[in-house]
Amino acid sequence: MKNRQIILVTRPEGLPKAADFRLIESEMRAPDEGQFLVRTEFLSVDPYMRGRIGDQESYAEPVALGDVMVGGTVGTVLESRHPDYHAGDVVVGYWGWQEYTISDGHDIQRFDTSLAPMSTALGVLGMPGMTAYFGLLDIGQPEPGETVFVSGAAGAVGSMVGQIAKIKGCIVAGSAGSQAKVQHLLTDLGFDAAFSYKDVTDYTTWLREMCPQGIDVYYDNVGGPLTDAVFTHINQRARIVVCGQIDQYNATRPARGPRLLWHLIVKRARAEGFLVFDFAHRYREAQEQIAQWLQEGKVKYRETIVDGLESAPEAFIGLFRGDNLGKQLVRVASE
Ligand code: NAP
Ligand code: FER
Repeated sequence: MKNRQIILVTRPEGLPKAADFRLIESEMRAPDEGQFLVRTEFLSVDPYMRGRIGDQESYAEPVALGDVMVGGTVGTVLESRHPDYHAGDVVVGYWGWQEYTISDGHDIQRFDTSLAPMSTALGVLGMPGMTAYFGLLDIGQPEPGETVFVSGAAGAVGSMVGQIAKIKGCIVAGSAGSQAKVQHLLTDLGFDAAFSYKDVTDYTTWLREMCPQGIDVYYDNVGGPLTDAVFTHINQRARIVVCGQIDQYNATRPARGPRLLWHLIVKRARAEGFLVFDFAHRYREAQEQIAQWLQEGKVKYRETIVDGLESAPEAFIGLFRGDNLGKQLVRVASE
C-alpha cells in the first residue's frame, strides 16, 4: 500500500508558496501487534504553521526540511491489532499532511461522533474552539454588558469568540476582511456591529462608531495597525487578549513597536498573551460546554473545505489571503 505525504522542501521567505512543499509517495507497512492503521479524513491548516516552517525560536522544533508537514488530523481506524481500537473508530491526532498513519494509541484520542461531525474535532470542538473559550473567558474575563471587540472575527477562533461573548451577555463587535464576512457576522452569528478592515482606512473612526461605549475586552487575532487603533479606544481596566498576530507572520523584518503602551497606563489596562496548550488539562470542560451550546443551537460554525491532500499547501497559503470563512479544512479521503 502507498502513502501520499506532503513534505517541506524550503523555508519560505515572506508569504509561503506552493513550491515550498512537495507531494511524495512512500510505502505503507501493515500495523504490528499493539498498533492500528488510520486513514486521514480531514487535515487542518492553521496560522501557527507559519511559525513551524520558519527558523525563529518557538516552543517546538521547526519542521525539518524533508519531513512530513505537521498539523492536526482526524481519521478512521481501518485495521487494528490494538486491544482498545477497532476498525471504524474515529480518532483525532497530530500526524500531519499524509493519507495514513500507524499509531500505538499514545498520541491519539478517540472522537465521539455523537457530539458533532468528525470535522469539528479540528474546529469548534478542537484547538481553535479551545483557544476561543479559554482566551476569552480566562484571559479576557468579560462581564455582562461589557463591549468585546474581536479582530479576525470571521475565522475559526474569532467566530467562536464573538458567539461566546454574546452568550455571556456582552455587546460584540468585530472586524473581518470582506463585506460578505461582515454580513455573516451580523446576520448569522449575532454580532452587534462589524466592519471590513480591507474596505476602510480610518480604523479609529470605525471603532468609535462600532463601539460607542468603548472597548472593555479586545480579543486580538491580528495585530498591526488595527491593534494600534484599538489601543486608542479602550476603556478603564480593559483587557487585551493577545491570541494571534497574523498581520506579522509573513513579515520579513521585525515590526517596530508596540508603541502605544501609553494607553495601557492611562486606562490601567492589561494585555496578556497566552497559548491554548496551557489549558490542556481543562479541554474536556470546554468541549462539553461547546458541544452543549451546539446542541442547543446557541453557537454555529462554518467550515471551508477543499478536497485532496495535494490542496493542503494552497489551503494553508489561503489563510493569509482570507480565503476561508470559519475553519479551513482539507478533506483527504475521497469517499
Ligand atoms: P482563521 O481566523 O480561521 O484564519 C486566518 C484569518 O486571518 C483569515 O481568514 C483572514 O481573514 C485573516 N487574516 C489573514 N491575514 C491578515 C492580516 N494581515 N490582517 C488581518 N487579518 C488577516 O485562523 P484561526 O485558526 O482562527 O486563528 C486566528 C488567530 O488566532 C491567528 O492569529 C492564530 O495564530 C491565533 N491562534 C492562537 C492560538 C494561541 O494558542 N494563542 C491558538 C490558535 C490560533 P480576513 O478575511 O478577515 O482577513
Ligand atoms: C498560534 C500562534 C502561535 C498558535 C500557537 C503559537 C496553537 C505558538 C507559537 C510558538 O510558541 O512559537 O496560532 O496556535
